[in-house]
Amino acid sequence: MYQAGIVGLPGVGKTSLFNLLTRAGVQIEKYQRQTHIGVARVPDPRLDKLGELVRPRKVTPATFEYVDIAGGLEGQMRDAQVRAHLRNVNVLNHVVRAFPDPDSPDPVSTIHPARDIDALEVEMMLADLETISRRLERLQKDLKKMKSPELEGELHLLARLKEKLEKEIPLREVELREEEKKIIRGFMFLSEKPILYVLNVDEAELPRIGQVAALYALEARQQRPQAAVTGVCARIESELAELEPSELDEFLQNLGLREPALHRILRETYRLLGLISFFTTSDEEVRASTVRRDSSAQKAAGAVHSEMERGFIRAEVVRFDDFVKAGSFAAARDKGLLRVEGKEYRVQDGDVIHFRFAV
Ligand SMILES: Nc1nc2c(ncn2[C@@H]2O[C@H](COP(=O)(O)OP(=O)(O)O)[C@@H](O)[C@H]2O)c(=O)[nH]1
Ligand SMILES: [Mg+2]
Repeated sequence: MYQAGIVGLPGVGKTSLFNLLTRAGVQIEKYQRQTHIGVARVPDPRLDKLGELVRPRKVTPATFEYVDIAGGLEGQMRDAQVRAHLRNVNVLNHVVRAFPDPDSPDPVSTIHPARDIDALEVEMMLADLETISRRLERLQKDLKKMKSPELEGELHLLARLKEKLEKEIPLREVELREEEKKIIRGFMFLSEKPILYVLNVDEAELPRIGQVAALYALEARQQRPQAAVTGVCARIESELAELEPSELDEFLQNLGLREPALHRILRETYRLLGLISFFTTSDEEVRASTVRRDSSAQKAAGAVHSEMERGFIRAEVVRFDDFVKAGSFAAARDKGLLRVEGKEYRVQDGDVIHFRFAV
């Protein structure tokens, strides 16, 4: 399962966002010092449509795990505990305060997202610099004892990354070759992770939520590699998570919203990470799964079940639109809308797939 780490300064709305995404219902209290882990169900209208057509016993959405990192440690990215929590996350959600907060040590007037973003970015880059410096020292010692082209290669790469960090360029913006990515994978650098800035705005700003980047002068940020900007009013929108579907539409309309925040945030996250969804169907279960764009059919089978990947024989594929047109897998086959693909087939967003596999 893909995982996101929710980070940001104290009191900016991290736990409120966590509640919104996972429906965990964590009590919001000031200065709460607990880390929470929960799972979001990824909304996808296509899955709902397939459920209506197939009428299986269960409909299973894709899931995305969220870690809400707390403590007196918030924002202190060099803290060992924080880093341990963030090691394996695929993406950071940096929550940035854009609502007036009378309790903030800052005067209300200074809603200043760019400054808060930079503050955390610097922390992450310092944490990475520490890691690199330690490793460089070690490498220099070892290389004095014996020659090793491999270690020399690592040394040169790390020296280059160090230079970038010293110029305040986060590692996610450094272009690396595949071999280089492999060399540094184990370090789990923080500034290398893709980042979604989530501006937590005042309720009154909700009708303009689609334009937050422009409203807070973050267009340049948004255009940087592996970064994206979105907005939320965590306090109000987490309350929506409690509503019945029948009440939801009216509530959204009153707030000037087109869709719930969960849709907005996960769509941005999928785009940022280059993720796609595909579907598997049977009488038993209709299910959405997540893979990186350009994943092979065999790899995708593994996202459903490891046995499907191991025993992969072939994939029978119907495009989502064709499936809806035909109404069922069998009808799609009869109409010639089904393709038989091998293990190297690149799965497309919205593919409906039957995997044939041997156990
Ligand atoms: N006005 C306003 N207050 C918010 C918003 N989101 C969170 N808060 C308040 O900010 C405080 C801290 O929220 P919390 O989610 O615990 O922040 P955390 O410390 O970053 O986890 C709480 O009192 C929330 O009610 C928001 O969108 N608007
Ligand atoms: Mg919190």
